[in-house]
Amino acid sequence: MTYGVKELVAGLAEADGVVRTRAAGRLMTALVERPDAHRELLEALQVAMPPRPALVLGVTGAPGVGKSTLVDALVANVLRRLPELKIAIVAVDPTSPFTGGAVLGDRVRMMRLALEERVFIRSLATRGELGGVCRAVPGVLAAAKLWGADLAIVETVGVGQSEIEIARHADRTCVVMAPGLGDGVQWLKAGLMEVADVFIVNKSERDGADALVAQLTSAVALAARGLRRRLRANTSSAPLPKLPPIMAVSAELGRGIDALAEVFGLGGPLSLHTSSTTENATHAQS
Ligand SMILES: Nc1nc2c(ncn2[C@@H]2O[C@H](COP(=O)(O)OP(=O)(O)OP(=O)(O)O)[C@@H](O)[C@H]2O)c(=O)[nH]1
Ligand SMILES: [Mg+2]
Repeated sequence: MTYGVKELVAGLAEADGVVRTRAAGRLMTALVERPDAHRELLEALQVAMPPRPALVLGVTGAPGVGKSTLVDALVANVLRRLPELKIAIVAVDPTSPFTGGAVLGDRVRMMRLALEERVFIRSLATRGELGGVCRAVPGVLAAAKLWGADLAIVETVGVGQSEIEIARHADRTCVVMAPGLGDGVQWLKAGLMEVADVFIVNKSERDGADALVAQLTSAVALAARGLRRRLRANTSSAPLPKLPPIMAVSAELGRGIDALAEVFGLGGPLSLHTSSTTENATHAQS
């Protein structure tokens, strides 16, 4: 059976539980697949209500660093602390069918969350189209909001421009890395330093994690010095940028996840949009 977008929006308002989740999934697919056809609806939503969840987290990083495992651990942690919170998790796979892409892995890693009524999970492929992540996200966030999400987490594989694209839509963007995955900090592409609000070194129980944290600390300090020089050259009164914290975690062992939740203001009773640093955060010194 096919549904018009307007019927899906109306149906969502009346439904709850699994029916509501299914309707939100269908709506998300429709909005993402044909954003231009639904521009009017998206614009109407923007007028009628805040079009997005209160907090949107972007999670990006190279394939296999453990983004989905980490999102699973973080969400399970936050659900325990904040019983009222509803969370939408959307994995947007920007890889083309020719270069790979496995959204299936994301679902497997987050299987236990699929049983949670307070969680909406969806995987979407943008098939390697240029700007595909950017075009998909407004629909993703609108459907997540209509479903009732307070927090949306958007995972994208860091290939091409996708991490820069996701940072445009997220309130906080985390770049996830892991030891033993090729060239470590070499992977830090131009511009990434400016989009990352938090660097996460996952698989921190593995050899090489401390070295990666140290490398990253110097890379952040170096980039920050360059940025400060440029800012000072323009105006001496420009506020100096805050350095992104570097969090060492192990998603698999559940280490460092409490501290990570705190960094996003999700550590205690519901207080979105508060950012705090924690003892676990390593700050690059410059
Ligand atoms: N040792 C160790 N392995 C981990 C950790 N977190 C994730 N993994 C493993 O790393 C592999 C990749 O995990 P995913 O969560 O699928 O990684 P991903 O970044 O989401 O991968 P893509 O979505 O394909 O880019 C899996 O085999 C996980 O079990 C960790 O903290 N320690
Ligand atoms: Mg994944």
